[in-house]
Amino acid sequence: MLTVYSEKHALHNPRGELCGGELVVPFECPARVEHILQRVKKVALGDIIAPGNFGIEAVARVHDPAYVRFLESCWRQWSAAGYRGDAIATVWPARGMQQRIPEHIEGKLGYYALACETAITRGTWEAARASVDVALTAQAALRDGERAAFALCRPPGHHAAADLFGGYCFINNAAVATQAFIDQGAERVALLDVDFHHGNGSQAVFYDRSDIMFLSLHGDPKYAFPHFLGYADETGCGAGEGYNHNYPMGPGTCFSTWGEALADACRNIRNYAPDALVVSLGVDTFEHDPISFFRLTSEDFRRYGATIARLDLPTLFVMEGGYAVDEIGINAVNVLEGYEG
Ligand code: Q9C
Ligand code: ZN
Repeated sequence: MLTVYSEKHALHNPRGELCGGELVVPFECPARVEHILQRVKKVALGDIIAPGNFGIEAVARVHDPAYVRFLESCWRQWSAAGYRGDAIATVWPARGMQQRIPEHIEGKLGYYALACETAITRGTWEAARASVDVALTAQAALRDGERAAFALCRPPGHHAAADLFGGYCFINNAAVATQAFIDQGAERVALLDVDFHHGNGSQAVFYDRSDIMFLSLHGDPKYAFPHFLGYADETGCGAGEGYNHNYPMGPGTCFSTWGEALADACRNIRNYAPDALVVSLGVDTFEHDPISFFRLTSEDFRRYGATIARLDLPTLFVMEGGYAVDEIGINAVNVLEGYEG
């Protein structure tokens, strides 16, 4: 299987993440993708290529133009305001307040942020641009006839909505790639999100659409981030009614339960008969993940890769989360090896 990778991911390397009232070393760190890349090489998964330079047009099909301008200019405005740390949101347009976009960068940050664990730094925009280029390059390989490809994206994307960043995400790589399939003539595309966290951004982007089915297996939002989306009764709206499937699961969920949810999701995908499948691949479902509560083993990843392969669809894997850094390479590549059979 082809892998697309850019070393520019390392340009996004925030100093800290607010967690449990402390500034800790960020869970979403550059070492994550380096471990995955090493594993891809070790098992000789296939060719590894650098991304091409895609313009902003494909990104603009999913994201709001003013949001894109904000991401692009945030660091400049933040430093111009005299701040010396990373750009972190500290105030939100909460219930009962105005939803106008403020002039001051502190207000803008809060307007566009969905959480405050995610810092914007000098190199964040360039890294996020490279990350979506990775996804679009892998998508183009499928367009040109590859059966499957692995976009080794960092930063991840599935929490980013049309005009929201957070949950370590800025540009929704998987959503942009999914939309690219449609723009190239696909009639239907399924976006299957197996990251531990609900893909709130992807769901929001496609919620009123019947040409994209979104399915997400994740920690129940009653107990897990992003806390405010991802319930089972969110089934889509308007023309999109019936094309959104959420599978929230509780603490301690093992592969027996998780695998049943995947089997049900696969039944829905089969009935939908899409032209292509995009997988938001997070391996934070791992039993030893430091911020999650599912109990999948390294072998389980191989097993479910094979389940996805049985859908027999052109498949684009887009890297999302996974924070057990020592095992992240084995777990992510196990899915791809399981898929290849
Ligand atoms: N104190 C992805 O997996 N909350 N994002 C962390 C730790 C944010 C996860 C809580 C989790 C974001 C792409
Ligand atoms: Zn996650």
